[in-house]
Amino acid sequence: RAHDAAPTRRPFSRVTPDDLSFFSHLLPGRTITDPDVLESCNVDWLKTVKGSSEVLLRPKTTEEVSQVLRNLAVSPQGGNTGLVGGSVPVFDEIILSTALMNRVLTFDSISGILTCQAGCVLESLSQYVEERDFVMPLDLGAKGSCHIGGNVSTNAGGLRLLRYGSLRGTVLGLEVVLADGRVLDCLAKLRKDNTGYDVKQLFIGSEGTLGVITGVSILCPRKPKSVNVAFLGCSSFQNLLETFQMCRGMLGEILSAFEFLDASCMSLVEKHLKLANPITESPFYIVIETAGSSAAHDEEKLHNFLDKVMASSLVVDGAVATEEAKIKALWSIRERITEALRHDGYTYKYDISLPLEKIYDLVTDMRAHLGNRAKNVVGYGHVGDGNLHLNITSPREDAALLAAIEPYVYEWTWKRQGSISAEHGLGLKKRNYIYYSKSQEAVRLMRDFKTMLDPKGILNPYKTLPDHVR
Ligand code: FAD
Ligand code: 2HG
Ligand code: ZN
Repeated sequence: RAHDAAPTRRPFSRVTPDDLSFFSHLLPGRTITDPDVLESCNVDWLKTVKGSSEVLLRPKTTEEVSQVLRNLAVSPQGGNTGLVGGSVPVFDEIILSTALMNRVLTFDSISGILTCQAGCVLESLSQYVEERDFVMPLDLGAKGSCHIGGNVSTNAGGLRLLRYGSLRGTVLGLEVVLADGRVLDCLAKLRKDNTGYDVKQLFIGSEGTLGVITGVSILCPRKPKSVNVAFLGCSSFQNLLETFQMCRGMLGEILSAFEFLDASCMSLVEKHLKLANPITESPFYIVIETAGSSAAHDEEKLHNFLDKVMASSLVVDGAVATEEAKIKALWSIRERITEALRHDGYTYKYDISLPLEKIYDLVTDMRAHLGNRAKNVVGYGHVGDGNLHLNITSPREDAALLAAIEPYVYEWTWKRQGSISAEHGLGLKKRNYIYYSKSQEAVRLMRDFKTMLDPKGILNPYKTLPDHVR
């Protein structure tokens, strides 16, 4: 079980009174040592990982971030909604928060290109661009808290990836402060730029280990004129997959999301969040969203599709919403599962990419494997992207249960050529499992990049890279 070994503190300098007076001078009122404020920044969203930092810095500008980075270890933090223990310090690393870096810099209403500081909250950006008839190319349940810099650093996927693709395509440029304080200006506002290596890609999904993202340039699509959501019930996962196949064929360019949850997820949102199931109970539920430019055209397509899947009994029951409030209510059943799970107990989370036809087998096999050792074993996720969220709850943290889950879950995934982290990253929790999904050569190259960009290892230490590179 060497994989789970807690890291040992590396010999970074401790923050001295001189450092503190330098920070207080640089960031007056924004150098925080109050233990009550530090408490919440030291703990992750799941409340499963806790650091012991004594300093929280809240810069407002890139220049201030640059002044902070030199010799002391830092843990960059956005909205602190990450699910792999990456966003909080492990020991006494300084917490470098982007909370006050929340300015929109430019917006081009012809191209839809937005540039902003890294600490803008995703939901605020959505509101900003929607007022200008555009939407953000990503959306996720944590939108009210997560920062765009955190999204880029984790390469967050979310609910719209099926339609608009990953941030690797929609992020056009980044501004990044490197470990030695140099500012890397790659904040391009161009859709096309083939002048050699695409340097920004290194920082997308690097979880704060290669640089601190301070600015983001991102391509926003036009706001769709018509949006519909259908909430459907299926009697088997096979039927759900066939519904997906038919859906892609019949809805084509207007399909903007295809998500699923199982009956256990539905029970949890009913029980813990008091949300109502809008249709008859089913083993599986689908959330389909269409987003297009003509209401009549979109509704006709959606209804043809619904007639067909109901007639063929692929779908047993369904509800459709076109009004904003009803759309929101249907979406919240899917978006709030993570929150319901947190109420259910200590949650073991797995975020797996798999070939589509095998995606739910992991949940079935895990249930059989664990028997009555777990409280709940649930599956949900982004079917359209081949991404399963397997979550296992327990009344409390349980070492024996964890030993039954891991490495079983990783071996299961590896045997089927899946990925052990589809969209949440590796952070602290998954770092030592990287070899289940990446070759030794690829991990060595990651280490080489890390050494080149951060020779002192001060950026988010103990995260993403395994403790021992083979
Ligand atoms: P944080 O949690 O603060 O940080 C995440 C990582 O990025 C850390 O390693 C941190 O050090 C680093 N980091 C943060 N900001 C910077 C920066 N400016 N420069 C360098 N490094 C930085 N993820 C998905 O992919 N899809 C989902 O659908 C999804 N839904 C979620 C729903 C809920 C309810 C929750 C709680 C989480 C969900 N997530 C999802 C997890 C996801 O990783 C985050 O929500 C989001 O992308 C993290 O943003 P953040 O600002 O909170 O980053
Ligand atoms: C989602 O898709 C998020 O809802 C969170 O990625 C998944 O909590 C999880 O396991
Ligand atoms: Zn997800």
